Amino acid sequence: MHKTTPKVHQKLLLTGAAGGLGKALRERLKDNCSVLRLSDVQPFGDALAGEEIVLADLADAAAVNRMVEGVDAIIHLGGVSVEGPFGPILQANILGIYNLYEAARRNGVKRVVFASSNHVTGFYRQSETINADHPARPDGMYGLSKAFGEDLSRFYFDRYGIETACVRIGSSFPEPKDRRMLATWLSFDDLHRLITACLTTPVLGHTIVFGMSRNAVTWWDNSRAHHVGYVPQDSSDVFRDAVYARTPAPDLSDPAVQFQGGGFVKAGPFE
Ligand code: NAI
Ligand code: 15L
Repeated sequence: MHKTTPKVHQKLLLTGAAGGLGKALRERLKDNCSVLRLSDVQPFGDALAGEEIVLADLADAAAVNRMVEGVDAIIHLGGVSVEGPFGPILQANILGIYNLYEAARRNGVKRVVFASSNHVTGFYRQSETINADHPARPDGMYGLSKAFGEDLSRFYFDRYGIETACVRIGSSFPEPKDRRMLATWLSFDDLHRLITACLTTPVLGHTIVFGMSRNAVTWWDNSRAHHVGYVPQDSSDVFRDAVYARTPAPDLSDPAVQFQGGGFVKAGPFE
């Protein structure tokens, strides 16, 4: 039976719209609202039917305020998405998320879905299963910036009642690229299902949820987030044989194989 997407918001804002996940969600999110406002720092063409485009650098408070004006909820994907030098991470991810929540507070936006990352907990071992109550163990400046975003959003919930789902996305790509991603993979359709659940669950509060498909091998336990109502329907398991065939056996002494964050745990230093 086809289940339709509940349309509980009139106008949604999607930041990071020019990026990999932004492109994957653009069409899918039109089912969730009447008007989809798309934003990025870089131009990405013209608005289509049912869309608005507002370009903004997340580090620019005034531009971020204009971007947020008039929307009912936000899906925040924009920012630096990999490990790298601290300067751009500071501007886009740390100053950027502060600007976003200040704009949300001023404009009365009450729900945000924040693209956090598995790199908030990248220094847990691949032999461990963790849940949302485990302390953060970021694996670099990028993971630290996402941990800051999680803490900042908790403050804006406690102080101002803005509900947030911090979605610790694993690896969201068309297919898992390597053996690690067999555990961390999140299909685009499951990402959309998860965002839809975060937008529509009656009481979200401040919630941390791991963004993963229904993979047999997993390091993450989403039992603290049953109230979100996310039911993944895809699985990396169908790619397992092909991934094993094209990748070498893991070197168990390699930190990228020992820790959940994979290669991020040994990236840098950059400055
Ligand atoms: P991406 O790098 O393809 O897209 C990020 C977008 O943010 C880009 O279009 C970029 O122009 C924009 N951006 C960067 N700096 C900005 C600034 N200062 N102001 C405004 N926009 C800015 O990344 P992707 O893969 O689409 O990921 C989207 C989000 O999900 C990111 O926040 C990333 O950290 C998070 N995420 C993604 C995962 C994945 O597997 N794709 C895994 C974990 C987290
Ligand atoms: C992330 O946070 C990145 O945004 C993405 O590009 C992948 O590298 C992913 O984590 C991952 O851990 O596979």
